[in-house]
Amino acid sequence: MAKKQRTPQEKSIDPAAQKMLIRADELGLETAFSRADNMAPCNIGAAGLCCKLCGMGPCRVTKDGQTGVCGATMDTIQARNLGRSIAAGASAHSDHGRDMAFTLKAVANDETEGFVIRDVAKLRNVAATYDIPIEGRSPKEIANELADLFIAQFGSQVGPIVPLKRASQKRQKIWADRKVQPRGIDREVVDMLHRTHMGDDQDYEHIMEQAVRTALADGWGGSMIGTDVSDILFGTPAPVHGQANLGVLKTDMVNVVVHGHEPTLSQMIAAATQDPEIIAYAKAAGAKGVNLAGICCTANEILVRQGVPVAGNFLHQELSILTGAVEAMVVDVQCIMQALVNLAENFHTKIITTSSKVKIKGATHMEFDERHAMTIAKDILKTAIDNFKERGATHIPDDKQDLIPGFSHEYINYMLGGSYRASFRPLNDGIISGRIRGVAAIVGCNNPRSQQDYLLTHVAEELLKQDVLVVETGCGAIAAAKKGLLLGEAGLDKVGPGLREICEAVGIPPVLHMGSCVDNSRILTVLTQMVEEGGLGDDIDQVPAVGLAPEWMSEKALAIATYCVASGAYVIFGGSSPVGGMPDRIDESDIVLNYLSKGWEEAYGGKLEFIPDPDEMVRATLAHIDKKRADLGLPEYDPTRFGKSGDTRMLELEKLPLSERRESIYGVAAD
Ligand code: SF4
Ligand code: MSK
Repeated sequence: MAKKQRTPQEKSIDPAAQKMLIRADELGLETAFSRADNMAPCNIGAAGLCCKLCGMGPCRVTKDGQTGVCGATMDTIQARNLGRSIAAGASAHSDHGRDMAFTLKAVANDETEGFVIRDVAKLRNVAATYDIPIEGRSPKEIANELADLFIAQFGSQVGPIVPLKRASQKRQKIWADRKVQPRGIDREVVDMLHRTHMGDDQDYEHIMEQAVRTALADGWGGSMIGTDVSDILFGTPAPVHGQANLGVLKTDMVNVVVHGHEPTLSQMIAAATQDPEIIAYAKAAGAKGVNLAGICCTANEILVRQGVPVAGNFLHQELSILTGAVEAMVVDVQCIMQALVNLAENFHTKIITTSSKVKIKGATHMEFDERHAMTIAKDILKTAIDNFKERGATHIPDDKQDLIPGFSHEYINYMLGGSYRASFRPLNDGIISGRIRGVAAIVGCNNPRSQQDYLLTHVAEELLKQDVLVVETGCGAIAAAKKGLLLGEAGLDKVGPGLREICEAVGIPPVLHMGSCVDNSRILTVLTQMVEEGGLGDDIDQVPAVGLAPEWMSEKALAIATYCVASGAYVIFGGSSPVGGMPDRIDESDIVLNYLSKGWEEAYGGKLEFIPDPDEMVRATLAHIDKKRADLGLPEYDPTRFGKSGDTRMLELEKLPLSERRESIYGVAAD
């Protein structure tokens, strides 16, 4: 029997989502929101206390002192489950990085159709970082050697993997002393799976040590490689105009929605939509052309580079189909709900799988092959165009928001200092002076068990009022975009006085969209460069910064949290903890949960905590930022000292008679 359902308003704060949820109810169709209401989570599994690693189980341990058939204790079972999740998350990101590295190799050897090296400057910079000779060599020669180096990191056996050298000296030493430097990206995942097989590692701290090694192989390895190669092949992001939410779908065009994570096919589809052959084909079918939009991180990849509109974040994948206006949803890897196929059967939408790793029963499979990238992209678009005639009634909500994404670490560096003196100095100085109280990275997914976008945007809005500069990636960034928080300087009336001064002076929005979830590696780079710039300590654990994933749901989020903590960051997750315990009553029996906070803080200076209440998240974030400020000897945060300069000041001055302006500016009366 169906359980009590939340109202559309309780399910999402997004008006477009609410409209589509009402539409789903009218049609009697399910979504992840209604399935979440119907499916109560299993408390034992949610706390990581169910072990099904061998045929003697599954064993559920719920009482103090209880063990599995083999004698495994609660803490061992929780650590093994968490370790395996982190390995799965790290695999997803890293395998993406591997595919990118192989694409770079293929481009360097002229084996692809349609791909080129777009950002030669980034190619040379990255290659030089790894001591690959660049002078007098062609981009393809450099790319070939860099691709080989990247590919070698996956199969390396002894390590440490070379991208670790991009961390601060102090951080590298911490990892070396604790012997958690990844030896090879694949090796760490295999090690994690081996040691959590029945009858292996049974010391939770030792299991968590391998979880750290595996996560570092993701953040500083696979993910960083993925980001670098994407920039080299498709361009390093810089600010660009975009739009977000279901209102980007169009009634008079063929709507193609790309969803997943990898940029290779979606970049080619974006190019193919502009091809005269495709435009003519669409016109012949009665449409004005092809309108490309994205969901999840594939959307972010093409948004931050080309400004391709975003139809929504994770929980919008089904809602976009409910509009009846999507001719094809083209998916690659990760975060793709199997429910799409059943839902699409009620409309004309074709679900097209494209990855050799992802097939869904009932979907159309058109496998991507970079050697024929443009041909396949055009075939996919023609399939979508052919489907246009099948379209029935459409219900596209008119909600959409403008946004300015594209803040790569290279662009942040440039925007703060210009071409000739690119520098993080103004950012560091802003923090040191107290204009910027600190930095928060708000990242991660939607989760239908919470109100869509509420936790993500509430936390962002409250921190902005407190002069905290916010950087975002993934579905969190799309939530902020839909709420109008990425609107350039238009939202500055909602931020604290000091942060507003900095945003006005530099010309940046107070929330910087940095890319997809793989691009959390950019946040590691920014924090490291802030440390190198000076004045904020000698490592990430001293910077007044916090990472938050208020609506997390994926195993990748757990891998990201772990590599950020091991890099020195305080990370706060909303929702429930995968290792049990309640935040308001963690006690000594919550051994693993305690270890992720206190144990990891002792070892790495960073910690992971699970805090469901958004106001408590904000309080904990500010407390941490203020503590780090005090530890650095920085002035106590005092918003009353700021807000009397920049554009605000100019507006006030304009209201004064000319004769009074000089006195107001210089404190000296006019002659
Ligand atoms: Fe049960 Fe131990 Fe087997 Fe896990 S490994 S299922 S706890 S017997
Ligand atoms: S897509 S991992 S729901 S951020 Fe990167 Fe969004 Fe989370 Fe997937």
